[in-house]
Amino acid sequence: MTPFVLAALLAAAPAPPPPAEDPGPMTRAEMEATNKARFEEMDADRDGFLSGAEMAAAIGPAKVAATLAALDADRDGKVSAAELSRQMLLAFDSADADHDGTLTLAERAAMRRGNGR
Ligand SMILES: [Ca+2]
Ligand SMILES: [Ca+2]
Repeated sequence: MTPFVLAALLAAAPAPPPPAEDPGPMTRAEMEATNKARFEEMDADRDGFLSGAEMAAAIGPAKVAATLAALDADRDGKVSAAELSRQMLLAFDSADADHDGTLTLAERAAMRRGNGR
């Protein structure tokens, strides 16, 4: 498990404007929806896999090898939606310090710092 890589993927998403107030905890369902949208954004040719080139375009070539090492469970050189989703949910659960099924702002911040547990 490499939270750093997942944090890099999340950080590569266009930064939303700072919320005026705490939007409240993020649920697993919300995180899955975010992941799915992010995956579709990165999957430029819409074949259902993130190729090395697609990841390079999204997060920079330097991070591709580490991202593949972290996410590409079947080692086919591409990341499927299922592979991304599984790892993101593992990251979610490891960041969910109080195991209530939601991530508070503080828990999400810890996950982005890469020490979410
Ligand atoms: Ca693709
Ligand atoms: Ca794969």
